[in-house]
Amino acid sequence: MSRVFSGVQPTGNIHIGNYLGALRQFVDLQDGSECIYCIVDMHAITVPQDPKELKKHILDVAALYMAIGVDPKKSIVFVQSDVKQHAELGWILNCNTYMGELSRMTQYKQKKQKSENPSVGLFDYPVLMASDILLYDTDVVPVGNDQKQHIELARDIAIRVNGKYGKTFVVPEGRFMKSGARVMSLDDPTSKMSKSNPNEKSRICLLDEPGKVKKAIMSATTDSEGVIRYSIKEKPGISNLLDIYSAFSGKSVAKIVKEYEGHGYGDFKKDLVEVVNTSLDPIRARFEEIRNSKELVEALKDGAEKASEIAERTMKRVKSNMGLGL
Ligand code: ATP
Ligand code: LTN
Repeated sequence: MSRVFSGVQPTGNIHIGNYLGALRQFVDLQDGSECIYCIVDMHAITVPQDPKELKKHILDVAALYMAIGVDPKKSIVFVQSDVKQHAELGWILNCNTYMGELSRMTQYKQKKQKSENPSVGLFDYPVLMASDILLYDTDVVPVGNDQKQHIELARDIAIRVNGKYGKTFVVPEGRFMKSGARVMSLDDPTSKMSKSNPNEKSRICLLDEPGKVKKAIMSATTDSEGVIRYSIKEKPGISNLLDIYSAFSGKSVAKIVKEYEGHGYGDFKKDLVEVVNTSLDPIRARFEEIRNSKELVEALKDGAEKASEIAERTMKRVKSNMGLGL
């Protein structure tokens, strides 16, 4: 059975980009693979966080995982900082990663610009991510397209260590969705939808009220042509909305374009509001139930225990192959 690992940062409200690009796959993969899903709080602190908010967001993400259908009876769900081997392996991988490799990471280059005084952790972020993945002998990593370069680095590190010290790590593969792999911002469809965009209307969060979803979609940037057709280059706004429509409804973009022949953007957007809200309604309802239950914390504790066992087995192998410890 193949092993699946993925993580989401508890840094804000989960949006439909996170859901369509990554989280939705988590649920599909549960039957037929051994899945491990993590809330990566140590990645979150690569940029400043308010401790109270961070704690709240950790439980929010955990509850959302379960609200969308991740089942802690089938999958291991845990908080990264509860398993100390992530940081331990991170150090060892640091010593097998080059400054040049990390300097080329586009996410770092972008995030560095937003930060007045970037931390070493922000620079080192991809190595901790490689550690998350390699610690569990992961075969498959379901993530959004924006993580391709980080997955490639994790593979390079695994191959390098295996070459130097003998077979130590499984070389992982990324798994990217065909539709929804890159959901764009509603206000600027040339940049990706992001948790950290200060404009609230740039995104639709899974827990937004139906009215807010409506406002965000109705005010989404489009163009003045007035024809619903797909062209990312010429019509990035409408194309993004078509992708979102397709991902939530399961209909192909071609079919949707055909259905809206002769219709204006207003009609199309109104229907899209319906499509999105119908999909989000059950998630919102389940979230409320789970977020306030005591089973949530129990499931995370149990998950951390199971994850630690697997992680410790890997650490023994790594240390032994590298000549570390007694
Ligand atoms: P930020 O934008 O603040 O860096 P984020 O929205 O990228 O945060 P993460 O926790 O870093 O959130 O990402 C969680 C998962 O969602 C990752 O697998 C990532 O690839 C995916 N993802 C993030 N944004 C998008 C997007 N706009 N479209 C598709 N997938 C996305
Ligand atoms: N960098 C990822 C979050 C992340 C992750 C991981 C994803 C941290 N560790 C391990 C998959 C596997 C992001 O989504 N921005």
